[in-house]
Amino acid sequence: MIRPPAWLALSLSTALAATALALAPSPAAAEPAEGPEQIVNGTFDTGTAPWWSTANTALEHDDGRLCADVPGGTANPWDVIIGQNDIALAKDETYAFSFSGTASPGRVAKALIQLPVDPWTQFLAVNPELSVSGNDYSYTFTSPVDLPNAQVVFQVGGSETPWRFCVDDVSLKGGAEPEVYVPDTGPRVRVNMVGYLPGGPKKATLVTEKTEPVAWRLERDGETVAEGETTPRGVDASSGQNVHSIDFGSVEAAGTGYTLTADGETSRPFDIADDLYGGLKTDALKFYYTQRSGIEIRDDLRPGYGRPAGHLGAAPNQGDTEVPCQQGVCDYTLDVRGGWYDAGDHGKYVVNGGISVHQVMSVFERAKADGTHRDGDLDIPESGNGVPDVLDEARWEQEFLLRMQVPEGRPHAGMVHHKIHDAAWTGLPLLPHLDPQKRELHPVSTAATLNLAATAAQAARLFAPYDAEFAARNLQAARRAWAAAKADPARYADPADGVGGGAYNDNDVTDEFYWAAAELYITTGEKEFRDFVLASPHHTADIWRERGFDWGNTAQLGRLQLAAVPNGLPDRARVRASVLEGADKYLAVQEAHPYGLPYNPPDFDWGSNNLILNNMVVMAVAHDISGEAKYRRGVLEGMDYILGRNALNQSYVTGYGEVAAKNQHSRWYARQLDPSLPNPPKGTLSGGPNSAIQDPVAQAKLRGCKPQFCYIDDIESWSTNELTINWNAPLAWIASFLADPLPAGDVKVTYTNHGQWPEGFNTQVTITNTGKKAIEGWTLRWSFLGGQRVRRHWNAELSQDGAAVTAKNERHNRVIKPGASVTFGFIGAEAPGPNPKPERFVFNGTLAR
Ligand code: 9MR
Repeated sequence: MIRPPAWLALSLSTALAATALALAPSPAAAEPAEGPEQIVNGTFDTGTAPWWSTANTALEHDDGRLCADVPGGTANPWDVIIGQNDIALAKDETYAFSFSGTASPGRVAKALIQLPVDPWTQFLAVNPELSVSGNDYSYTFTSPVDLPNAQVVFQVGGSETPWRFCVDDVSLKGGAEPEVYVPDTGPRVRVNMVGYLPGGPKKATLVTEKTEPVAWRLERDGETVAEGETTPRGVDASSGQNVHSIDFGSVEAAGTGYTLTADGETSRPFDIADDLYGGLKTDALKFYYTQRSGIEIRDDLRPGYGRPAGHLGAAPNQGDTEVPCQQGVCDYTLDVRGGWYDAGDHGKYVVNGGISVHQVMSVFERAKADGTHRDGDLDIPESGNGVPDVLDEARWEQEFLLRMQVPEGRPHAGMVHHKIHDAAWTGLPLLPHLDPQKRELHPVSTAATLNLAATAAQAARLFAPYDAEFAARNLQAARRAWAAAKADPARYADPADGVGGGAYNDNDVTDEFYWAAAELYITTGEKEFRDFVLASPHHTADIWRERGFDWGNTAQLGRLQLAAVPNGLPDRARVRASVLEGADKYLAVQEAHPYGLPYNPPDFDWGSNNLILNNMVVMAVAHDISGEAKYRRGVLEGMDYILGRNALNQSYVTGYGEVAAKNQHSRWYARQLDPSLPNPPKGTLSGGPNSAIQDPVAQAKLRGCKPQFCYIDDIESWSTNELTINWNAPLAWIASFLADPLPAGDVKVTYTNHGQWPEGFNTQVTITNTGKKAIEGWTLRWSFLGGQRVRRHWNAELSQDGAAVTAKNERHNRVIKPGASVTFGFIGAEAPGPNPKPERFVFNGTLAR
């Protein structure tokens, strides 16, 4: 801001002397302040965090200042507060406190430095007279106490009429240097502590002051297996470290207990092994059962994690079987039981539930032909019901999303409530069934409505072979949601509606429209949705932002689905090519990054690990489309970062890697606070480094952190170390991708739909041996889009499981000589929706010796 001339500052300080409270030490004229700065982000250069406010106002970041519209009609100054917590004060130290502020119209406010709890003892209390044009204010005081967590607050309540308050350059100088927290980062050689695949890339990072190449050595059982020289990479902006990279990709021998030594430091041990991701695939998906609301978690299925059902209408719970709206929002109640708790809180949010259940369903959808997700593989209550467990798990959430839709005959019928959660934030620890807070439905939003449209359209085709009634119910809900969103396309969630639960606000839902239209088009093939997709700006724009996609950026979901799931879009080839372009972009970022990160913004976002994994999803889809090895290698290298090749030298997944996150923010896996409770289950991803460090623990320990260091494995660090349903989803997606066998090469498959009539279709499949050896016995697997069934078949044994079909040779066509082909065929029964040619074929052949 522009500073007023010196004479003004002087007369101002005289005026202020009169208004300062008697107990406050005397204000001083602007004098050079000494000592370290105790306020975090008092200049509001990039935002308002970690400042907070009472619920009746919202913090705005306005022209590099913090501003707030103060409501009228409050009685006391403390009825409206803006403040910052966890300011350390040292006894007998003298501090300089200063800020600049405006009020329009002019008002007298209160600025306090005080105890953060009853009796709110004030160490400094002043009454600045704020004007429209604005002034600078400065004071000094001597702290009478040692206190690690004093508060700086502006009390701006007590006005009959509303006004606007703005503040800038808040500074408290003096006292001790803020505590410097130094994380234990172990050896300076950073590796994927879980391991490397024999045929995959193998890279490591060395932290060193050296600028010339140094020697490295790969060892196992005391023997040197490989040697080489590091590549100096200079100072890495994401960590502030001078680093070298190490490439030992030439080593392919499987084994345990490898170590890498360079510059006198030896890495933590790791494996080179084939099946590194099978366990993670299962654990990352098992995570969802223990996040379930509205059902008892069985201890026999999750030893150590059993707990009573949460929010099923039993006291002290006040939900979720008959939930009213927030005051004035609606006059009905809804039964919105079930679903997954969003994260470490007990809230259930449709926008975030939407991307989560979509990605969990996509784990299944991408590998439908592979048969790698089965009934019984996740140990859930539904195991054994004939439906793959991953779909049963997804259904638990999808049923909840359906319940959030406004019933016919009510205002906004067809729209979907944005969220349901506690009326006020609860503390930690608190098991779900012990939550006594009132639960409330929040207003409907277009974003939530489109999340339901998208996921219900996807569920309609995935559940068709298992439960036609559920599939039809989803399709109908998706159509209703789509129509309602079209009719009310800009009903946004209120950014200030963040008490007791997250706001999940988003003022641009054109991307949600695109994603929903894409899912509806894939499922129905209908012109309305095709035309919408083709006309959407998101269909052709470069949507591959470096910061990745998430619940608020969903155009990428639409594009990936249109590329990966068979459909009849006229520009499908371009859509598929665009995914490769996106993946190439992430590969380039990764290559330039000495820690192999496909994400390198100057500041890391909330949930950065999720964004990194989603960039890897783009690479993985590119691999599925093109078969090009570079994309799969990029995904593997990205996992290295998640599992230990990072500045903190730790894995971000519970139970994976020698040093791994384990205290993720959660109200019920709160072992750090109550030893009788468990840590989060194995396979739980932590949100990871977040430059904005919004929570008090991170602020106390990490201020000034370089991006990769903006993380702490503390349960109270909700802005860097939470667990969420949307973050575990890409982890499960990527782990499944890496665990699945690669579709076999050396054959060409031609799949032709020869005839299609109202009830059926006629298909012929030809397998050509493009390899050099004879095939002696084979199976070929593919899957239908929806509920299609094989009826009669010839020249191969055909069996069907859900949408997946397996063709097995007959005796007479067991052998396929090099260059030769076999052809078989079948008559299928039609199902609602399109019947596109499958694109993923899994061939298994026995090769002649
Ligand atoms: O993941 C969300 C992040 O993108 C937002 O910036 C942040 C603030 O609105 O909220 C995060 O989501 C939290 C949600 O609001 C409440 N449940 C826990 C979520 C993860 O921290």
